[in-house]
Amino acid sequence: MTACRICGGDLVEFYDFGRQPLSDAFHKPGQFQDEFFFRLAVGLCTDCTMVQLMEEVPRDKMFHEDYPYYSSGSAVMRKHFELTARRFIETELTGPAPFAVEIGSNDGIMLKTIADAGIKHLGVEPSGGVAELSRSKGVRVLNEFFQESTAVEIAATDGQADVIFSANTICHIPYLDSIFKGVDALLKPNGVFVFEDPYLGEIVRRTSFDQIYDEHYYFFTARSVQSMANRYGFELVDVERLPVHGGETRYTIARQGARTPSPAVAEMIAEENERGLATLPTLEGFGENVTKIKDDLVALLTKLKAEGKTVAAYGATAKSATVANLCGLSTDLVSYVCDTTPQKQNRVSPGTHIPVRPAEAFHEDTPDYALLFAWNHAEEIMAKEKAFRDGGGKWILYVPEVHVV
Ligand code: JHZ
Ligand code: SAH
Ligand code: ZN
Repeated sequence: MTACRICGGDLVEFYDFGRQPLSDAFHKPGQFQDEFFFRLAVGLCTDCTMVQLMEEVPRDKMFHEDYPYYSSGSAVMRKHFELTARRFIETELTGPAPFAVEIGSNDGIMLKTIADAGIKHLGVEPSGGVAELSRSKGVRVLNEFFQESTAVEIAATDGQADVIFSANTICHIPYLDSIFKGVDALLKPNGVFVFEDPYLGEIVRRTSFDQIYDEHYYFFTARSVQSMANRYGFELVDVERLPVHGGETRYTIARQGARTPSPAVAEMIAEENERGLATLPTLEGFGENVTKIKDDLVALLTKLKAEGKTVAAYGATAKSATVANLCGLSTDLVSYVCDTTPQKQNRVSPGTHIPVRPAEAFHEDTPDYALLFAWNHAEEIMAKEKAFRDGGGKWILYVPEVHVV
């Protein structure tokens, strides 16, 4: 029996996605002899209810100099983080010497607004390429992994922070004990630790199983986050649902007793308990839905191929590694995947080796059907690619079920 990474309780596996590659490892064509694979499976802790991966991938294999995810690739996300920064400036960074720290600041998408406002800040970002780009935007960044020792160093040099923010990063870090101890060292007595990540409640509701891949180690609920925070002398004082990335929750954590919890916290936990969210029957039901989507998607793509239709994919997302490898999609069924990220282009998709081509390929070599791997950006992409549908093209989506629009 595997032990829970948070509380040591029993971890019960509920879905096995099989052998999977690193979701953000785009190899050069023909250069994937030493491609890394691991067993992607998820389990539930029957004690603290934290849902987590059964196997951990070493962090340096995922986050390094050539990490190819650039947060600023979506206009909707740029707006989202600009508004996030403005809200912090108005509500938390109002004292005489405000200081904001971001864990996983990537290309500076959030901190740029704080830097432009002349507020003291520091991004902690281990991936060299994205960190360097954020520096060119005037963002101050430490090119390291955040952990207890990093936090102690920052507190000694820069003092404690009013806000420690983190988006789409805390769920990537298996060693949360070290993170919470670090936050304890770095946060001012009345400061807040705010993080946002994909919400298990939404993943289950929409069967958005492709949120499960190497980088996403934890799948949070208000209940599991509250229980985790309590272990380290903190308290969950607010929760807010966010529409981005297919449905996330923003958790606000403060030192125990420092702030009055919002009623939203108890409401969300009550709702989770009522629907039996983090229970084996619910999660096994989710697993059955995943298998159905897999079968339906393979059947649809096989049928389209038999009819002589062309299919390409849109967005070489990390998420799509799970879908493509689970369904065994190769160039046989999907001829290419287009993506705006130069670091992914002219390379091949992880595990399935589908060529990644620039966005222009979609206009020059337009398929009959486009499999929308970046379904979380559907509105933004479908607006941008309006001509595709006007010209008779069809989108294939697989969340919450396989359908064509
Ligand atoms: P997107 C990554 O996941 C990895 P991914 C990570 N683990 C995570 O949690 C989230 O980000 C935050 C391209 N694109 O945002 C750009 C277009 O080509 O769904 C990206 O490669 N045209 C940290 O990779 C990809 O699609 C467009 O118009 O699943 C989108 O990736 C747009 C909007 C995007 O995250
Ligand atoms: N906050 C951005 C970036 C998310 S990508 C957004 O929401 O779009 C996740 C980032 O976390 C990557 O840039 C990765 O390099 C970084 N990361 C991974 N482990 C980390 C750690 N232990 N400390 C700080 N950053 C980390
Ligand atoms: Zn546990």
